[in-house]
Amino acid sequence: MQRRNFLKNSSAAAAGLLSTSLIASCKEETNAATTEAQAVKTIRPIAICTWDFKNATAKAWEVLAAGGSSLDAVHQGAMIEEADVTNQTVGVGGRPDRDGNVTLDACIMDKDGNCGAVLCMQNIASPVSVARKVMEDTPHVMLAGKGAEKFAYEKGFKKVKLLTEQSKQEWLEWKKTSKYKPIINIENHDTIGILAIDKNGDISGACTTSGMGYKYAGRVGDSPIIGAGLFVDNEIGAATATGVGEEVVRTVGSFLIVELMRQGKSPQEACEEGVKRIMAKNKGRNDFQIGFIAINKNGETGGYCIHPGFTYRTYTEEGHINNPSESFLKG
Ligand code: SD4
Repeated sequence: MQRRNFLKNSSAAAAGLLSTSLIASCKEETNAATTEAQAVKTIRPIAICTWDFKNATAKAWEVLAAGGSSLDAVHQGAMIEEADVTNQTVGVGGRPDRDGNVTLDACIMDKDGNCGAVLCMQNIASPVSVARKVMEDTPHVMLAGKGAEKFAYEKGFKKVKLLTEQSKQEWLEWKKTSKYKPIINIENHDTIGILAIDKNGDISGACTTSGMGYKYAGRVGDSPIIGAGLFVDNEIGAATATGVGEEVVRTVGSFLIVELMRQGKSPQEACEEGVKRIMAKNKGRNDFQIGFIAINKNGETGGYCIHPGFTYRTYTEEGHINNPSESFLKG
């Protein structure tokens, strides 16, 4: 996977260029409420995502630069990864559960605090799109399992085979060699959490995953849980997570990070505090990975993880950059 080469590639990736028309169509303004000495640079539009999903942020940027909403930007960006069969942690091509079934989780949240989610849904290629339908077309926030799938068909989504030959073969190998415990390491996490601010300064987020590879049937992690895998507060900012969802749920990680920003922490400081809370709860256990990213209302960003290896991509008028995240444990 490309992201594993991020240390080698990040400086080259930083050189990504934007077309002049895109540059011309975005704005950077100074917060009028501040004095010159304290001027806060407001960066918008902006899209950021977990890992090195450059196609996803590029799509989100395309939407934002054309004047589209942050909601459309995160939705369309997330869909790119869901459709990528080489990403074995999201959408089509995702790793199955221990019984060989691919089950997908996703959520989406907008500037008004509206949100929708699907949990443990099979046979549908774009769970984030179904989550958006849950948000917009139902009085509910979450639909799970067969109910989510039935709803998707009612909304016109097609039945799709999610298990690719590669994911199937790897699962069969895992069954031969592994004990009951699912694989939990830093190599098999590629969930996309994506956050954006549009030209109006409105924030939205989305998160989509096939979850932990070889999980128990029916297991759901943090990714579709509002507050855990994703949280947006249009007054403050947004955060999203990747990694072992059980640990993120225990601290309601993304909500925590947004609340820390509300209390005055920068996105970077808030992500660091979020990881430290998880580490404190685990009392020395560190055989798992978590990565948080966050953005505040000014378009400042941050990212932090437990093990070295996590990166996050940002797309602004200044460039398209894969940022190596600082980590709690040093490599
Ligand atoms: C989960 N957080 O289901 C997800 C897994 C993940 O990259 O992030 N994978 O727990």
